[in-house]
Amino acid sequence: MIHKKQSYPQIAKILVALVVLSFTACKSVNQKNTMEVGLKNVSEFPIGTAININKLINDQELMALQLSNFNSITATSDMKMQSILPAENQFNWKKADTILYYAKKHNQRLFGHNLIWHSSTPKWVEEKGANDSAWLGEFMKEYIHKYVGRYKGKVAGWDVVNEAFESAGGEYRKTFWYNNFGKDYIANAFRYAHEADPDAVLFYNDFNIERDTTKLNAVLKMVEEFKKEGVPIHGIGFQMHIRMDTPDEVIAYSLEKAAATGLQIHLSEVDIIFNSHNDERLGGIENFSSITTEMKQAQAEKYKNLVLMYRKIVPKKQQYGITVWDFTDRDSWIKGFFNMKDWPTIYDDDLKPKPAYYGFLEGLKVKTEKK
Ligand code: 9MR
Repeated sequence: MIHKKQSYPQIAKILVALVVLSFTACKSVNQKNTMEVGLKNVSEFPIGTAININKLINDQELMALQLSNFNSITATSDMKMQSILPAENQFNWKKADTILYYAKKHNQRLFGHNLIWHSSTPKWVEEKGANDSAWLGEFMKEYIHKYVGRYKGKVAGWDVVNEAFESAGGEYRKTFWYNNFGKDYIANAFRYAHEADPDAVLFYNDFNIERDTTKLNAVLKMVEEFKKEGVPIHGIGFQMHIRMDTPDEVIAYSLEKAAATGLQIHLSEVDIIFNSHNDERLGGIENFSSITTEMKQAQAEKYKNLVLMYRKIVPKKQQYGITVWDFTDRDSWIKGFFNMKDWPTIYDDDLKPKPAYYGFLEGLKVKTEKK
């Protein structure tokens, strides 16, 4: 993870002070005083979770929690290219249709994740496209037209391109797509998605932009270019996979800068970990192998502060929502991906609400000045 030392403008510090002031009135997170009412019921903006649809519909306890807390849903992986088109001409809509059915039935917003992501480009596309950029360009256009067109008016918004910048710093990621088209593939993906569904809210989504200012600036530069050129981009997704030591003032500064674009801001994949890693698969650094009461309480405060910063800093009309990436420690991707223990979410391994849950809830409930 990248933590750059730099001085943040005074305004960010003032802003953080304001946020802090606004919740000094309320005591530290106290679950005994907080009724479990369901996050969505106390929120002014959608509260989402990413989830595996088969796991969800086959687990009554999980489903009950999902239904009581969330009014927006994202597929963790079932709507990625690898799942939708695993082999040439073999579209597999089943899971996307199932999640759409679930979302409609329970009156939840369906958010599409994602259209173009280097990490989920099927092998057959890479092989066929390797020596045939003309085919690849056409393929991308047809794929997006067909996919977004199929769910026109049903999927509310899309992560059109995911993680097009290097993990750290401001360079475009040298992906298969970039190597074929340079950065133009990004703008094209947005154009195609907009052609297929002019009402869908279109996002660029990435990680580390809440803490790595060089990376954030590169993304914002791209956004400005898009706006000048009339490329239809409507939102910025902060994945927000953060750590306990990611400074709140840096997060506040980043949200403020991104919100200044006037675009929708989505906290799209929130989780908060104690351990660290190098951003790579199996790259976990396990400093903590068990969790104490104090750690749980500190995580609750971190969740509360994050929600409050979003509410205070992002103007209401730009609040697309907060989405957590899986909502139980049992199901979180962190342990498997980084090969380390951790406790990233708001429910524990036994599906019991953690202090983090009550922190999130309080963050939603505390009165703030309207923006
Ligand atoms: O949580 C997802 C995990 O189950 C998948 O195996 C993985 C690969 O498709 O993707 C994970 O989700 C990622 C998301 O799509 C993009 N940002 C990072 C997420 C965590 O790796």
